[in-house]
Amino acid sequence: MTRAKKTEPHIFSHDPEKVVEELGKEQLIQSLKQMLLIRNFEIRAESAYLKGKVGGFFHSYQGQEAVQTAALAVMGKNQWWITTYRCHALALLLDATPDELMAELYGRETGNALGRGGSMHFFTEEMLGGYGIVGGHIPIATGAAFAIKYKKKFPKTQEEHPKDVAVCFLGDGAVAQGAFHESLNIAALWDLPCIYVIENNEWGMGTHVDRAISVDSIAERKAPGYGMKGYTFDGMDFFNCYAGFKHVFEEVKETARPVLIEVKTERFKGHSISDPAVYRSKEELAHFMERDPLLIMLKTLSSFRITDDEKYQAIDKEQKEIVMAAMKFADDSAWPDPIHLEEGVFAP
Ligand SMILES: Cc1ncc(C[n+]2csc(CCOP(=O)(O)OP(=O)(O)O)c2C)c(N)n1
Repeated sequence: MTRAKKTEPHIFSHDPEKVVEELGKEQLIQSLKQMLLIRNFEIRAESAYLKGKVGGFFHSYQGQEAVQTAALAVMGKNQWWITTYRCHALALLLDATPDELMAELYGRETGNALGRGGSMHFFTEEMLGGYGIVGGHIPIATGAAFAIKYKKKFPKTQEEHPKDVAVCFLGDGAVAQGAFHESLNIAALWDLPCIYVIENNEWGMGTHVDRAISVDSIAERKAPGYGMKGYTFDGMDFFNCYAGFKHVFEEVKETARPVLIEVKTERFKGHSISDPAVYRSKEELAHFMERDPLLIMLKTLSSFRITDDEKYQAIDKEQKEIVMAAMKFADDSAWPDPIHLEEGVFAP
């Protein structure tokens, strides 16, 4: 096995005070609420799964909350967003209700995909998936970026708020896929406003990134091969992600060039609910959990006197109650009627 020599990534540098100035107290509390909603949703959905209320696959976003929350805080909802099967957080951030998402996990007719998609296939108006095939969604994001560019050039109607970018979240495991490289090549060739975000949580199922990807500092080293810029963010720190995404968003709006980002993060659970993650030692996990994005957020916000332990606990309780209500909603919802089974199916 050969791998290029270790290089130290250049983690994007940020000034927390500037982030506070830009975002403001209210929006920062909103972002904390969103992160706590995601955490509570994942914890309780997992417990529902273990009680047999949820079927199929289930991939938790615990540990990665800061990344997508910061991206949304910067770019707003009105972009094209797409991610992998690890899609609960993005749907929540794009205003899918906890009720409809929990009902989808429970397979009920009130679910986000009418109870037919389950955990991996959440959608919203701006979110093109929830996508189960590793790397399969990267060309879709590239196509969405093409559509943004095309519509700006040939507008059919005067859209009030045209989208600026397509944002594609993918795992480190997808970097070895051909679809990743073909997408980057064409996005660079055609100047497409696509932001590719590798959420490097170190593991592709049970395979460590060091055994799967030939170089480290993935974005910084792969992007130049396509004439693109590459950046690295600290995915456990909302403030760092916010400052980084802000920089990249402004840059892409100005240059209309694609950008590749690697976000260093860690998933706190196994790959999916059925993975006990024995390939990672307890000590290693405990070490990463010391940098829990929620703890870092609490610490930073407290240092600016935006929140304190008591307020944090109150927000946490409020978000937990929202999720508990969603579980009741799901439990009380009807099962889909088999008469509708063939609706919305494209196969003849
Ligand atoms: C084309 C394809 N190959 C294999 C799989 C099985 N598979 C599901 S998830 C996964 C690992 C992907 O890891 P990564 O891209 O790092 O994302 P993460 O799960 O860490 O978020 C694999 C190999 C798949 N779904 N699609």
